[in-house]
Amino acid sequence: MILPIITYPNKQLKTRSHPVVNFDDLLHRFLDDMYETMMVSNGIGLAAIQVANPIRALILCIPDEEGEQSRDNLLEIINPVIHAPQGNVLYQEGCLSVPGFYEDVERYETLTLHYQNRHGEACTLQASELLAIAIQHEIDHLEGKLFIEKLSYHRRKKFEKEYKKALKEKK
Ligand code: Y12
Ligand code: CO
Repeated sequence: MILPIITYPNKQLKTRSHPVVNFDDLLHRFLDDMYETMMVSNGIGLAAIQVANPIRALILCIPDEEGEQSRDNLLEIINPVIHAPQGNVLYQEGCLSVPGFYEDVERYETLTLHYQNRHGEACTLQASELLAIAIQHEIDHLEGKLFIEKLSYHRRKKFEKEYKKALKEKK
């Protein structure tokens, strides 16, 4: 089932999501719906709160060298915790909840992630490049933060002006 994606400035996006405790069929069906929703929206990452469910769950499907997104590369990440972040990198980010806007954001370059999979099993991964950046972007959603909050004062002002204009034109 395709779920509606909440977009900025909807206040629900500011919610701090709560830990997942039940790794049951309901969660599995929800993760499947998140995947379908992300793929039809041309996304590479989606956090549960973006589809109005305030749980600490996110999915990522990073394209391969050919730009293909394969379900084999799907990561379902529950209750994540970042360890040992290192380095800094600038990357132009976009977000399905802030359509049409892309901006450079600074993130850690590499990190270790501890999380649980859909069965509640403890997992660890080492992340670099786009995966590391997307993990940080999605974990920010779990804290109720959007990438636009990391922009400088002037860039944020410019964003608000452009975004408001785009919203008016859409009506
Ligand atoms: C780097 C890049 C992305 C992330 C987080 C995940 N973000 C996304 O998956 C954003 C996808 C996105 C897709 C859009 O749709 C199309 O391009 C067709 C889109 O739509 C418009 O801009 C109109 C916006 C965002 C973290 C780090
Ligand atoms: Co996002």
